[in-house]
Amino acid sequence: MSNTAERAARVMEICARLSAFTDEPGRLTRLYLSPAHKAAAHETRAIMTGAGLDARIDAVGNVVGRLGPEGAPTLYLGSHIDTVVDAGRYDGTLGVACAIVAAGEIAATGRALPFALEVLAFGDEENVRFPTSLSTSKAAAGGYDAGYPDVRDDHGVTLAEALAAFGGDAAAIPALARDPAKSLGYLEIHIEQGPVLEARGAPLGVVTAINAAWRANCRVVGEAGHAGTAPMDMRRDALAGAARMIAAIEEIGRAHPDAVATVGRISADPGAVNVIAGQVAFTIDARAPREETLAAMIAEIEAACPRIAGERGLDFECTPYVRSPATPMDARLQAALAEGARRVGTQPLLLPSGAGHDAVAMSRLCPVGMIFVRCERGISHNPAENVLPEDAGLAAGALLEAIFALVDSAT
Ligand code: HGY
Ligand code: MN
Ligand code: MN
Repeated sequence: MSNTAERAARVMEICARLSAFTDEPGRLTRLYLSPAHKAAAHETRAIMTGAGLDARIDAVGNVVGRLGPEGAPTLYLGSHIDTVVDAGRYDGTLGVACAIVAAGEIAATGRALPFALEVLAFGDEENVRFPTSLSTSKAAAGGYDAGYPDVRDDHGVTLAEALAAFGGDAAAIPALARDPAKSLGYLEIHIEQGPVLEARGAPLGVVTAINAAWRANCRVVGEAGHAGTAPMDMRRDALAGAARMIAAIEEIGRAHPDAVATVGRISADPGAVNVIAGQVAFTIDARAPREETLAAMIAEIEAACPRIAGERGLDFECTPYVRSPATPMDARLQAALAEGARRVGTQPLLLPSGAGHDAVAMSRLCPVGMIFVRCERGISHNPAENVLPEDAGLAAGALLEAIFALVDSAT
């Protein structure tokens, strides 16, 4: 058996190797089905093969590394290898690396387990390129939206076209759904992407639940005009109206305990210094630990924005495209993960997840559990994202020991 330092070296090496695959030289951007994602998927398959797993890339772009006979009851491990724009190298990739290192160690020892292991490197967790939600983990878990192949990216390319260019096959996606009767559970390692573990001096945490989330695309329509001649009380300024809406959305996020609300993207047309904006598009991302809190926030947002639009003679439309439920983590898997962490010498904290994860999609298939890894200053979705190699080694070890704890409890 390896030790923490050896596991750390292997995990960090995989993260370094995959960080080289980007669509934007000089920064890490690897969107679903992009050339960089394709190259990273092939590299991940090679890494899985080198670790002793039977690896392939499936019809939706997931990289799948299996240890054990097809058809056997299966424990899934994994995370995602797609990234946001100008990303850090650990969001998603750390979990895939830990899963490969843990499964690879079992493969190397030749220890027979009473179930198969399947490592999954998902490809569309960030949902940055297409208006989808956890599409490739939904393909594995069931619940893949039949409309997904027809959605388009900012360049008008459909997901189906991008998938064909990637080497995938939209028609074969429905057959990827795993059999719930043969699915024992899903375990995911992920950076915390928050400051709690670092503040409490804990390398690892066991996740208790994942927040409910809602995302929408909004459009505000006014009338473009001359910035120098249009009197202030005769304007239908889409950008000034959107600004009031965005301030209202922020206030709604602040008003509910443990909730968040973010407008992360905005565009104004025609976008000239001396032209009153005729059209504005912006996104909303709202989240809360409890379903009823999020439902209240959505109702408040969907009331405030049209009210502001009406006061200003603007048209407003809001098109929700993600509604992710609050997802509790399975108690038995939480206990196994906590036992795994203790077996590598750490006492894990229990904490909720404000970020979404593929575990939300996988919870439709089987029980799910997650370990969070401390990350420097809680920074994520930022190239400054960083983890301590020691913590990465502890996470891979905790995952491995959690698998053994599940074996112990099954025998
Ligand atoms: O946005 C999220 O919660 C995740 O990082 N995709
Ligand atoms: Mn992630
Ligand atoms: Mn992310």
